[in-house]
Amino acid sequence: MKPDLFTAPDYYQIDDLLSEEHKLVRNAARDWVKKDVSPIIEEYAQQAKFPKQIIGGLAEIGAFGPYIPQEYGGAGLDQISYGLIMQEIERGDSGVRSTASVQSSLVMYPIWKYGTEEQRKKFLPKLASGEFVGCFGLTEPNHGSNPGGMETKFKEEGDYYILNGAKLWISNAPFADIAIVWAKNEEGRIHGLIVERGMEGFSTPETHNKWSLRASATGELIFNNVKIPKENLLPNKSGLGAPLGCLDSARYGIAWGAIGAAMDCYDTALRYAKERIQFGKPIAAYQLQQKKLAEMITEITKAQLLAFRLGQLKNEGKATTAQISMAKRNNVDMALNIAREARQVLGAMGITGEYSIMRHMMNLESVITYEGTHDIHLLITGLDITGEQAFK
Ligand code: TGC
Ligand code: FAD
Repeated sequence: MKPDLFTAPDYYQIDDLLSEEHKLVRNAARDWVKKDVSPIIEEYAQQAKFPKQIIGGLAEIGAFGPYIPQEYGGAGLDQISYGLIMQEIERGDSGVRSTASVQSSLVMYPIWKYGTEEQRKKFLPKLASGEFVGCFGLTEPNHGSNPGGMETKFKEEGDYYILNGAKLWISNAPFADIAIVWAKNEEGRIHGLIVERGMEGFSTPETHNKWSLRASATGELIFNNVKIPKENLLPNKSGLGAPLGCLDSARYGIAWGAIGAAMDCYDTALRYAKERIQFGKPIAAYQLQQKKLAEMITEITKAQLLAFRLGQLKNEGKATTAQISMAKRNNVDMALNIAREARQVLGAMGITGEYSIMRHMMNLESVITYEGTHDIHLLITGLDITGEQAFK
């Protein structure tokens, strides 16, 4: 892979809107990605392996629980810092950002928000430091966009719950130490349970042959009469709103993360277009290439402003689910379109692992599907503006 020469585009001087702390946090993440992710990520993606050695670095830059209070080991940062960290990590690779998103928003967040004080103290510091890695099991073989239909269930038996069922497409599953698993009780009410590796009847087979997010490990969670101690139930919220609340936080991070992937594709294409000579001139001098590049920077700038304003709303506790859906949907779609256009600017070189663009493009095919598909987010906006739900 070529050396990482990334220069971040900031066409509307959005840096001026950031605090000194935001810039410090962002620059630390940016430097770490250049040093520890860019040099190795292509090889790991080609081999479809997760680079476990980066877990310590992710913890050091505050990517595990950026907004979780420091008393639980989190970084205690605001939502814009969280977004900036996700942006920088996804600039390196969406799969690496996935690991951070899942750990922060889908594992630490529910323990922090829905767990007991004992659960917080037991799990959050270890998750923040990377000693533990977690995963989040909502999707099932028969229930993806419609998680409310889930079949995984648990029942009481003495001091334990007995858990049965299966989850599919679970990021980090093959090596996770704990899983936050959403399952229905005997009354059909959804609850979150902390399932720990080593519990009898719990297995996590890896899903192979992915063309996307190859540097992220994806797997199944299989529960065959798993005995879960009662103290592992998250008691403070139940119903589908509990997992959906976690998704709000992760989707917000993805809205920022996708900008990182888009910035990397744009920056690579711009540099290549200035250097590549055809018909006696750099291809950047031709109108068709300028159209591609000009549209890319326009779309990135719009996405940056959307994410920044959403971050302000989130800091004030005012961001709605529908606002988050709009930003996730728009920014991921924007990044995927930019990856496709940027790939063409590089001609044949664009399909190789010498450059990051094709990897970003393939990764973004997952990002546009997970955490709510492109269609589902449109339907969330549709419901919000019309008052009519068109899911069912
Ligand atoms: P609906 O009837 O709308 O809602 C059920 C209950 O939940 C409440 N609610 C929310 N609460 C908190 N936050 C939210 N965002 C909420 N959205 C809804 C709602 O008020 C209701 O409460 P109550 O008290 O009335 O019961 O539910 P629905 O069954 O009609 O479904 C709505 C829909 C389709 C939008 C929802 O199911 C959905 O978002 N589906 C998409 C599924 C999804 O996003 N799955 C993601 C799995 S995790 C993942 O992909 C991780 S990838 C990670 C990575 O690697 O980065
Ligand atoms: P389906 O729901 O079957 O959808 C298929 C198609 O139908 C889509 O185009 C969809 O938009 C469309 N569709 C569905 N319903 C409607 C409707 N009502 N109206 C119109 N169109 C509709 N899940 C987890 O729980 N944890 C994880 O860590 C996790 N990580 C993932 C990692 C990867 C790499 C991938 C690819 C997925 C991951 N997922 C995870 C699962 C992800 O959230 C689901 O794939 C996603 O929610 C969509 O579900 P599905 O794939 O079953 O598609």
